[in-house]
Amino acid sequence: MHWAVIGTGAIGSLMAVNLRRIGEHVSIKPRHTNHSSISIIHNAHSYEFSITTLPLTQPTQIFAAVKAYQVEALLQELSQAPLPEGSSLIISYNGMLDNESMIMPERALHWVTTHGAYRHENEVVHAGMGESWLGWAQVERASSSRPAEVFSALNNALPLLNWSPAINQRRWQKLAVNCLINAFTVIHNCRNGELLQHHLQHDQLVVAQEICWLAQHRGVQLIPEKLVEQAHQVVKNTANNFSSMLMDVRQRRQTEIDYLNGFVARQSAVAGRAAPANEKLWRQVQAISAF
Ligand code: KPL
Repeated sequence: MHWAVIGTGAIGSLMAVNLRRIGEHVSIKPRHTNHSSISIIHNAHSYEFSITTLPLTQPTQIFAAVKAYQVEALLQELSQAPLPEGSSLIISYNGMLDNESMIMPERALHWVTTHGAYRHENEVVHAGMGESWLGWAQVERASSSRPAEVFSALNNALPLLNWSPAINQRRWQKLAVNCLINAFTVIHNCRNGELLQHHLQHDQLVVAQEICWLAQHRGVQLIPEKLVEQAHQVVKNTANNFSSMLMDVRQRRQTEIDYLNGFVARQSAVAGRAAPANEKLWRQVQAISAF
């Protein structure tokens, strides 16, 4: 199969290298480059990738690991020309978009992961083993069968992959964990593990209750105490890491707060209920990251 990896952040780079290692044909579509190829170092080995440009001319599996604020422009760009028959789009990003059910192509798949990776210059480090879930993005397709070849390649490249007809449930869980950790690491300007010293359980429970209300309103059942417990576990497992949001703030990049706590606050208001704890975190991070 031909793969085009979009997004050369940590996860995109890790997937590109791992697909190559299992013998897949992989090229990369970076956001900007003047070069004719890109090299990524992984485990002291350098991997060279050719550059893909759009429109695609042959059936291609697109693996896009991007920031939430890049999704709309990416989908717009991909919609300029029909994808060749046999292509698919696998997309992965933190958080949720207000209009995503309207803009997601019919055959798009969400990929959700707990693998941890970071990039340092052109090297990618697989910092924490996790697992991933793949499922159809459109709820109407949720129970359709899985695309066997794509599933198997992604599973071989970066195990363990689970097929998930309820990918939305996974996405809400991930959204919740990010909402319960990322903003707090920015506010306290600390590593994930240092959050444990700030006695945040009560504040996190209120944030989680608001998320659960919205999730339930959208047909997804989550339990606030369980989410806080999961976040606690993630904080312990990633104690030495800086969250992606704190890294964004430190490197003066746009954060994903609008798509995490901001999403919860806005969408709760649309559904007729305030979410003051998420709103507060949203505003605090916006204020800290207003450069
Ligand atoms: O996904 C993460 C992130 O930093 O965005 C967590 C789970 C908080 C781990 O750092």
